[in-house]
Amino acid sequence: MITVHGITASRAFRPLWVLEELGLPYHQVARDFRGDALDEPSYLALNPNGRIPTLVDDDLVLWESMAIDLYLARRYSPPGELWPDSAVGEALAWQWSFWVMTEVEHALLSVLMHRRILPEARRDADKVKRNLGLLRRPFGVLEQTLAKRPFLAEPRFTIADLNVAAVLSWCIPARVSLAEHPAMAAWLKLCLARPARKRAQQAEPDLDTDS
Ligand SMILES: N[C@@H](CCC(=O)N[C@@H](CS)C(=O)NCC(=O)O)C(=O)O
Repeated sequence: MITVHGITASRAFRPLWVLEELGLPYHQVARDFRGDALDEPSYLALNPNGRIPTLVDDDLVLWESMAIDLYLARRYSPPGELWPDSAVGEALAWQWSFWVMTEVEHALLSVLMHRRILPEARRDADKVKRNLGLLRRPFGVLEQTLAKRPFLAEPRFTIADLNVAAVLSWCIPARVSLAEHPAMAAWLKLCLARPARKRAQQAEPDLDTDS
């Protein structure tokens, strides 16, 4: 049985979405990043970083959301679905997955934190402005790419699209306008409308963090 540690409203959402796309049975342990659940010795034995998500698949214990997603798709996707068809498609999936983590995630999370998540007194409008500025170039890169092709790695939705869209989904709560990026906005809407993504969001977690 595959187990995912992490509440749905966290980066654990990424592997939950992949598992729903794949239609695999899995068990979710709704471990929250607020509180002590990530400091429990039994959890630190799985993920010494003290972060979520962590995947357990038989003898394999894996952390880092993008690595988990790529592993699940590589191992379990039927041909012609979530995993790309060729070495070139795989290379593009790695490229876009690394790209979204290094070029987008940090800046977008900062906008989200300082616009919506932090208590009002701790929000910093300068950080929002600076990080929106930092996002301009990578958003332009994605816009140019998606103006020329429908999806990132193959002519269909693959793990490359899922990984990038899962991070960019923060644009919605962060109220980041994509009006200047119409191809990216249309692609993101299509990705986020997938039934598997909606099922993942409604996943009924197991609240027992000791399991
Ligand atoms: N690069 C990691 C980041 C994991 C991460 O930071 N997760 C957050 C929750 S979304 C967390 O566990 N935070 C706990 C903490 O910072 O103490 C990944 O993508 O899996």
